[in-house]
Amino acid sequence: MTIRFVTSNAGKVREAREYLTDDVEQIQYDYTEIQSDDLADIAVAGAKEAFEETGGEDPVLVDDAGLFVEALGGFPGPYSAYVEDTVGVERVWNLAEMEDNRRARFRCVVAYYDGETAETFDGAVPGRIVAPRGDGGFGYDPIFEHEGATMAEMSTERKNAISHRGRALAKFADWLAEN
Ligand code: ITT
Repeated sequence: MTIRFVTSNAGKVREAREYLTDDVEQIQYDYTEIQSDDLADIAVAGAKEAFEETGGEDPVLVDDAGLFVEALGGFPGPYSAYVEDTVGVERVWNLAEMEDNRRARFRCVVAYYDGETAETFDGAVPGRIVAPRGDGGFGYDPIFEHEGATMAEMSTERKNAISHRGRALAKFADWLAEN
């Protein structure tokens, strides 16, 4: 089976390919990101729209993720992509740097839709915000430290083993194998 991963983010596709035995095809379709605090709502709406717009044959996967910084009330959260594009990762570090509490969490929801069934799978990972280190991964990885290493200092395999996306993809892979 081919799964169409609807995303503009090659890093997400690289991580999904390490997890899924099925073919993962990257589709660049800019689905409407509905305004919601709930990553699952955003991902399911996107998956349904993308499925219809891409011909409605192969099942689609949409991944909505975000970085939630505790001392900043969960900012940038569902607005993580917008914040990365506007102020940038370095300045999110500058904001967190002023706080005593540097705890943060990455969250990810993967939504699957095949025309009949819509399912979501979520994953989260705790960590702390640090000055940027490492050149692997993507997005906020250089400022997110988990057990002593930033995610940008990890191989894709190691990041997958502990990451929000890895956890969501593991649940998805189990569900796929059963169905
Ligand atoms: P698509 O919407 O096209 O899939 P995107 O990169 O815009 O790609 P999101 O809307 O899910 O993805 O945006 C989430 C933001 O969080 C974006 O700035 C990402 O770079 C970042 N992000 C998501 N997963 C991440 C990860 O595993 N490590 C670091 N940053 C991540």
